[in-house]
Amino acid sequence: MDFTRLTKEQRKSFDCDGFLVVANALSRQEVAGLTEITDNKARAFLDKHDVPSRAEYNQLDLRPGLLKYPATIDLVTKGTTVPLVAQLLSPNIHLHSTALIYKRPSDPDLPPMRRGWHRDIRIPRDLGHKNLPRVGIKVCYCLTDFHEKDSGLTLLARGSQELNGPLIIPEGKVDPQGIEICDLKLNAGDAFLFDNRIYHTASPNRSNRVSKVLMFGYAYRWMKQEVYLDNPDQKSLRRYDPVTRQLLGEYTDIDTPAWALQAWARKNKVNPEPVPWHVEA
Ligand SMILES: O=C(O)CCC(=O)C(=O)O
Repeated sequence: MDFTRLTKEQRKSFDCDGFLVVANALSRQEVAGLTEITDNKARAFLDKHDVPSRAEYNQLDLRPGLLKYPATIDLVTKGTTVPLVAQLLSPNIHLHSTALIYKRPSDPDLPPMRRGWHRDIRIPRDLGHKNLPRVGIKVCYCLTDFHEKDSGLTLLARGSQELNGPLIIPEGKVDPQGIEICDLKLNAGDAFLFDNRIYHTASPNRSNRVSKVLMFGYAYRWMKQEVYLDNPDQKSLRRYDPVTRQLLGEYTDIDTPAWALQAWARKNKVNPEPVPWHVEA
């Protein structure tokens, strides 16, 4: 995997905001190639008859079947983004989820739709909201421009990864108050990364074009991969390089060290300090 160093400013901004934009993560050719694949996967959705008055009918969140193509396998180790994830989490990660998010245009005059503000991976259901750890990062690749507000990009509540409780949404409203809601303005080919703890939600696409985003989520290897993630079987994995194999779940035993990404991190001098079990005092 090609190396990109996470700068101090990027780390600080990810720690503060809970998300980070990577401009030009994909080339135009990569966007075109991926869009051809994802349009095919979304064909039935794209061909449905228009229901602009029902924003919820216009959203596709398709998860399985996204790792069947050389271009999406290349994305698993994308050098502009995944090295940042490995430095923000650690080398001990794997691919945790994939999702294709398409939103067809909805009537721009519709009243605001009820949102689905949430934190990822459902950890608060077991641990509550207090002092949650960062255990996963989603990388979201824009396949269309997002130049106007309300054009279908995931909304992010800036800094909410640090919140020690649920979001407070005033009665009759759809968004929380007292916290900045970010509707990022991005180009096709840009990516944004977000922390599993940040509150985020889908929102309607009030533009006149379909919005398209491909999301690849990474998490520590002790987190079970999503069941629909169609990793290649062990035999098919052999054709890939060691880092791709690790990220696609080659080491099934969590006690096996993350050999491939640890070697990559050592080579690029970003291996984290070992954490001892005990020290002499
Ligand atoms: O559809 C969207 O924009 C939001 C996706 C989302 O909430 C998620 O991936 O957890």
